Amino acid sequence: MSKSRLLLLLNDDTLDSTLKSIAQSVYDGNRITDEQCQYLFEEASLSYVGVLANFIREDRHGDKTYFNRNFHVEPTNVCLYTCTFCSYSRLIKKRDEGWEYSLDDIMDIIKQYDNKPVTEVHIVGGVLPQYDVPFYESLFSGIKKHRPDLHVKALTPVEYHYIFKKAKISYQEGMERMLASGLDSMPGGGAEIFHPEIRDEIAGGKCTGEQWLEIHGIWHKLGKRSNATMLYGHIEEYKHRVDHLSKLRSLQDETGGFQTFIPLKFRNKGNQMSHIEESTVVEDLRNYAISRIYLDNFDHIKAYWPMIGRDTAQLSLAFGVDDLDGTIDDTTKIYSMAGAEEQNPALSTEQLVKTIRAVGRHAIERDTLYGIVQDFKNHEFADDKQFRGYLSLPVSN
Ligand code: V47
Ligand code: SF4
Repeated sequence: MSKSRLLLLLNDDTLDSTLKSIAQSVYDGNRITDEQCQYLFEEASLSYVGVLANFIREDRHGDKTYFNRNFHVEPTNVCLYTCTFCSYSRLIKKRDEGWEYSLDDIMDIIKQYDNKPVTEVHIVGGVLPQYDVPFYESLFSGIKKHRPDLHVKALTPVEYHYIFKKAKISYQEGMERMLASGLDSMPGGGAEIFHPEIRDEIAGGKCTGEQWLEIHGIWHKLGKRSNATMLYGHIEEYKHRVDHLSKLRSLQDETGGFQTFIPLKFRNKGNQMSHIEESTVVEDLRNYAISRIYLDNFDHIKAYWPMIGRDTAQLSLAFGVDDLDGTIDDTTKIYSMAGAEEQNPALSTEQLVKTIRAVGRHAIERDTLYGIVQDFKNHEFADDKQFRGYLSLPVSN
């Protein structure tokens, strides 16, 4: 089906020649160039990029749509950096309004999940001096001692750059110490927009784009995996998105260590960029699709549903996305503070599976490294006949 749609495009005499040659490259399994990527952002319609992205998505994954049962821990929501898009940064001035967890506090949170079938803990938050190398070494080794099967996905180059500099150790030594203490993988945060024209404006003072890429590269060369993000839809231009994607694709060519790319839509509540209008759903879907088309060496494109809402997340599955994040018990505050669609983002596994099925996809629970935990293809829920599938809403009479 996705192939016949692409063939229809290739035979469309009204299509402009550049778009036709991009479609031909995708059909032939060839990489598109940075210039072609820029052209897609500037000129391509949603339906056009959707056909190309869905062809790639179905070629690689068929109808499979992955999700992971994880939970978030945010050690603090106070941060000494002042990223203009972040609702955490303003709290440094009124520190007493935020939280600053101790090691014991965090272990208590981890223990609340002892009898729950979660496979991953995602740890990320603000940057403060007390959260240093010894703190995180104790935290990671404490989690591993308590629950060795729990995958620790923690911190970004923003924290690593800060704590290694403070400890006067190199990135290499620092990442080796994190690995030895129990870190399993790195999430994709802190990437924002790499280009200094934008990064200096919105995230000045924290690690540069080059440093972000260097730390991920070191981590990959230690044989470990990580994710990548891009914060889009604020003051950046398309050329900055292309530059960002291009740098990720180049590092991935070198290391192969990235698992997933996660575009993050800028949300404008409670931060210094509230005057900037948010991107439209059409632009969000175009951005997913173009990312899928351009990042030919990334296996997965993930949508973070609490941020974009469940409806857009469902739509994204036809625009290159094969993975939905934000499952059973999502405790992150960073998005609800920034005006995310879902203020209380909790979805049971059953609801998530039904959300995926409702758009004709096949739900698979995965672990962090994309090992299959449970395939829901033929799984029957007790109330399957009573519900029409869409978000478990009862069929109305
Ligand atoms: O780096 C902060 C973003 C990121 C806002 O790797 C905002 O699996 C939008 O990276 N509007 C952290 N975004 C979260 C993150 C992440 C999320 C889910 C999964 C994974 C993964 C990684 O959140 C920050 C920043 O880019 N962010 N403020 C805002 N107002
Ligand atoms: Fe701090 Fe991260 Fe927020 Fe920037 S985005 S202010 S580094 S928590």
